[in-house]
Amino acid sequence: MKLQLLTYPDPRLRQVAKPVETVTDEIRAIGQAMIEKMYEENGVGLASIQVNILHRLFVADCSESRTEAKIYINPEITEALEKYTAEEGCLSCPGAYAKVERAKVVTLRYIDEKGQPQEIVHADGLLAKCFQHEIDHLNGKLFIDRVSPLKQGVLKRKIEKFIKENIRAL
Ligand code: K1U
Ligand code: ZN
Repeated sequence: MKLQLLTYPDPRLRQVAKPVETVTDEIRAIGQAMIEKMYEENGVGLASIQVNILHRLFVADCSESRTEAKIYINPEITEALEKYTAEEGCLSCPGAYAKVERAKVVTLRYIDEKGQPQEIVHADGLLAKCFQHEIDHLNGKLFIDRVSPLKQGVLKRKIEKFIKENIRAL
């Protein structure tokens, strides 16, 4: 399955993903293809909306070994504790980085690739940031929406410049 990474300002990044009713072989194949795409793009996460798939799932691997990728289906944050601000980037917004306020610790409920309900209690650090970032994508939201309008303007110009320069370089 060949997946294409959508980049800002593609309006398809604003779509809202629809809950998965049954975990089928097709959903598992989509998850596997997304894991391959995430590694190819050097990301720690990737949401379905970023590759124009409307099923509600994301993949993530925040391990140092890069061998612990998982598929998170119908993910939901059920608890969010403390706020903090840390730098973020996004595969769909290349060349742009900004400090974003997020919860420091989150609990995530999701369905795994076998169709079993799972819970990760009190995730923190990169994993917590990643979960919140990917769920935003599933709701059509980008990290640049979470900064001031002034900073947003700067980031949008940086993304457009980065894309223009990288297309020219090909
Ligand atoms: O969804 C995406 O665009 C992928 C994005 C997810 C993300 C996770 C955590 C914070 C912000 C964004 C990325 O993978 S960006 C790459 C990245 O943040 C990273 C890569 C290697 C080590 C640490 C972070
Ligand atoms: Zn992103």
